Amino acid sequence: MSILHPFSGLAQSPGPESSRPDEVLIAEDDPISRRVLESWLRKWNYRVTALENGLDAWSVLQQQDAPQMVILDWMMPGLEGTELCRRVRSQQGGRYKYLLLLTAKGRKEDIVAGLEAGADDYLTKPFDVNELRARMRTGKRILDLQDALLRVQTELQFQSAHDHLTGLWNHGAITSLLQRETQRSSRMGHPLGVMMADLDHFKRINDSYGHQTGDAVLREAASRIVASVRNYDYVGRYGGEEFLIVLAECTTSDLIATAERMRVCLSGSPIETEVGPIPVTVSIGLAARDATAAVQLTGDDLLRVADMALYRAKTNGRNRVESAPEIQKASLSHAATHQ
Ligand code: GH3
Ligand code: MG
Ligand code: MG
Ligand code: MG
Repeated sequence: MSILHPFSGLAQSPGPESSRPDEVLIAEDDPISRRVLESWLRKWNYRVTALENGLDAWSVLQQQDAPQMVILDWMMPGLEGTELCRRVRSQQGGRYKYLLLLTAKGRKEDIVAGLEAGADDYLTKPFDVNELRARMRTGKRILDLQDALLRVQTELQFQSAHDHLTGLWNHGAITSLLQRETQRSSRMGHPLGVMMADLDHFKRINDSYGHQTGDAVLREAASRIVASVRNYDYVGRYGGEEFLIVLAECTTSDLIATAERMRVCLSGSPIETEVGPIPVTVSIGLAARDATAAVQLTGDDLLRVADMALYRAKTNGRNRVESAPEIQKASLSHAATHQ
């Protein structure tokens, strides 16, 4: 995982754990076949674990880092190869296993039964070495393909929840996180803080230096916002140059102190860009949720209160932190009459 801030999300996407297609598990009760298989596979640079019964193989296959290439004898004491195939296929999660069934049974119906039990392929005994090698290559291709698909899936999942310019949570994700944290706050009786932070006169930066420089300023502003909160707070890009920050278990006084730290962190030194240093300031609106009060604010109430507070910070001169206690009170009494 290469995420710097797993919750705040300033980062590249996490890759899936690396696969290990060069590791092979052999389950074969016949010592001679086992040794022959083992020596060929080692010769082809596979790392081999060779076991003599199905039960031992099953206990290895249940481990998280189990080999993904598996060669299973059909007839074994304890647990047969086909039953092992069924168990592996009914496992939830984990990486795909390529299962190659070894069988002395060469009849068509046996082979169909083996494949139906979940084997990817089979080899009849005595096996041909070139055929074994070709089957192993096929297995590796399947595992590599599976790996590539997983990587794409992980990347798509990351992209669907993150803003591509800043790496922060995107609008949809941060809004869901706010709803989730609001529910958690009610359940646990913990306070919750929300900030709406908007860069001041950002349009002027675009107008003076161009959109690309504006983008660079936005990226650095996002980093500074992330740097000024705890790494388990959630930072999202709510809109163009507007950020929504959700801070679990944050009291009102913590919220004010953090917002002030964020304001200073953004305006403390100009942002270095290719066209030179550009000073920025931010206005921040706050909303706090007291989960022990009789009437409680919803996620939407918190958004509305933080937005009104931000509006106040703008009209009061920008580069400042504001809350809107009377809006918060009005929201509470509205909530009370609708309970
Ligand atoms: P205020 O202090 O009232 O917030 O003024 P402002 O100029 O920051 O606000 P306004 O809403 O007038 O302008 C926001 C600007 O942000 C306009 C828009 O082009 C710019 N913007 C929004 N998204 C992006 C982006 O992804 N990249 C760049 N470079 N600019 C963006
Ligand atoms: Mg056997
Ligand atoms: Mg703005
Ligand atoms: Mg704005």
